[in-house]
Amino acid sequence: MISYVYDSIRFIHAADIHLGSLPHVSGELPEELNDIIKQATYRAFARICKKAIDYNVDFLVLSGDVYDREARSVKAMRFFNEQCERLQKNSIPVYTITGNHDPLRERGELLKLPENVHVIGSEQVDIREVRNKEGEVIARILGRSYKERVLSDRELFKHFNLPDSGVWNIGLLHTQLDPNNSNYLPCSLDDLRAVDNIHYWALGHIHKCRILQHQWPVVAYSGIPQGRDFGEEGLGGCLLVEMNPHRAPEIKFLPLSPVVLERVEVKIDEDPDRIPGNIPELEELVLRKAKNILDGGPVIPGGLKAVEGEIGNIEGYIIQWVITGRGEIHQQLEEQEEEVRQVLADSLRQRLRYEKPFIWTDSVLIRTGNQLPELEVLKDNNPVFREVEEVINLCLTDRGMREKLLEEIGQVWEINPDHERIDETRIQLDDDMIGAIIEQARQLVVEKLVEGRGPK
Ligand SMILES: [Mn+2]
Repeated sequence: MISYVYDSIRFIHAADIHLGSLPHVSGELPEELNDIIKQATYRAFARICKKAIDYNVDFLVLSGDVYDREARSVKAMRFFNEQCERLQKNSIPVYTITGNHDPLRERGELLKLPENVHVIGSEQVDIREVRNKEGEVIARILGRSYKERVLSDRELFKHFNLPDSGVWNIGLLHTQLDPNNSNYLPCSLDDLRAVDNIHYWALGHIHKCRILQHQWPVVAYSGIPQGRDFGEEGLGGCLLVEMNPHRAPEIKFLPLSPVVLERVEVKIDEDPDRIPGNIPELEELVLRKAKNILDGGPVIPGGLKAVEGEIGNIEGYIIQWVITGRGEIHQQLEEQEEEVRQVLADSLRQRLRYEKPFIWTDSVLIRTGNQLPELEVLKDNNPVFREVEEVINLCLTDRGMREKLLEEIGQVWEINPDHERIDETRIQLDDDMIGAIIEQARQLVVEKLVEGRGPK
């Protein structure tokens, strides 16, 4: 006879560690920074294990892609095992499924896993029981690992069936959460909500932290602990979850990334009285932004709160500065764009690399524009500008117009919601990008019209 304990439990949900992969950085990195970058994914995982011990959790769940490649590196495996042994010494079990990046191999592992690590099978939905020291079941973990690089079972979620809810039930899924995506476990948020007796869906695969449902059943992506490019920018971490039968679930974000990648906009006309007129002034403006980053720290994702005192483990930032706004300096920046970008990047690297945390300038992009008369004034004086405004608004809001526009936009662009199968030779077109293109078109048309009017 199994006795269930339906008391409060505490666990950590993490996913997509991608052990051994490297953040992509431009420029010749000094050796000491290079070492930090190389170690970043390892250190992020070591931090997960340290947090598990510090917060005395009942168990740790990992929702797939612990490793970056099917051919797992021995170094990464050894590191994973060593860290899990630390957890074993503290009586913390680890439950993991494999994802599309590290599907379960049929042949044996090169290294033996510590006994506290439980890899959930790939043949069907498996159920594992978590017991306390008294041998009572405190939770059940359900999941299914990837056997190949794809898992297409549209009905898989239906196999997460349980006889009762007398104990906490946690479902592990590595999914795109898109019913039409047949590669990465097609299902919808509503599908998961409808499954009886699951209390927490611990999801992996999407690399951004997102809580899709805060109440039972909780549906959450913990995100990637250490981002590797600007598509995975911002602070990464894991989720500390506390479930109590008498209260709403408590979910807190634990920051982990040793290195934070960020794209930062620097608007030259942010303060109209201090628009930079030369490169040193522009550099000063970027340095002020850098100081704000060092003083303010990164933004916590998912609208969550970080646990107090948890910020401050960041060793450095990799930043792409995007210079925008309008001013007279635009003309010169445009004429010598390549050199300006190079000179600014070199100088910023030298000036910010010794900060604590360090700031390494990945690159500088110039997206400035000519100074223009106020659009409102233009519209008042000339109906052509009013018409431009109308067309632009139509492009932004009208579906048919937008589709027509997309047909015209050319073959270098691609709309592909499957981020694993992106065509590297094409530019990805999402809603933000379409909006930005339309906005730039507006600027260009207005600019050309103004210039075409000749001297006033
Ligand atoms: Mn992943």
